[in-house]
Amino acid sequence: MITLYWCPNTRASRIMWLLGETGLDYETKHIDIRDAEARKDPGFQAASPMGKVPAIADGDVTVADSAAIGLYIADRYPEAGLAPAVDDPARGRYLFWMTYTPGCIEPAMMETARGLEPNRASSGWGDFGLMIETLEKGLGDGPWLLGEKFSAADVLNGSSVYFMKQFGMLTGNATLDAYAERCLARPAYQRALARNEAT
Ligand SMILES: N[C@@H](CCC(=O)N[C@@H](CS)C(=O)NCC(=O)O)C(=O)O
Repeated sequence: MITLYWCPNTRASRIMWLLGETGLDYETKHIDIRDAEARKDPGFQAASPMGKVPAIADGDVTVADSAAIGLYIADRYPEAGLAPAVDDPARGRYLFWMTYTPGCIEPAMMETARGLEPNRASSGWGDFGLMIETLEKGLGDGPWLLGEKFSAADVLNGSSVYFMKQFGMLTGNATLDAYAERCLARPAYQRALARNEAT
């Protein structure tokens, strides 16, 4: 049984969404990240080297970080159909999008929110504008980042688009608004958000 170390209103909601898409049985362990005592939970400490949520334990395997967890779950449970196989030509594009959230979206969001000077050429994430343009282009005619095939990459990036909308960082972007709507229409995302609200 997979254990998800989770806290409401955090990035952990996307892993609840991801696990919901797989249909796998899992349990959640609520770690209040604002409570130093709660963070001492030995299972959580073993699973999360940085003491951050989300993290999971799956038998002897522990994985922390949304993208790492997404890669692990999609490959470990291929029957869920959330990743192209390693010999599928779509795999390269999938891997690019799996690292896009931690590698590009979140640094660009942070840079913008903090009012830091962007440097499109030197920063690995480009800048906020390039990050958004690339995502829009990547979606193309969609509906998903890999075309007709929904994948774990949509969980990572779809949840990031939703966060950007919630933080007021994305207004009047028809392509990404429509993408967020498609993601929000998925029952597993609805369940994860409802659980978030209820806690
Ligand atoms: N790169 C990580 C970031 C995880 C992260 O920063 N989680 C925040 C909540 S959204 C956290 O646990 N913060 C508590 C802390 O660092 O003290 C991921 O995507 O999973």
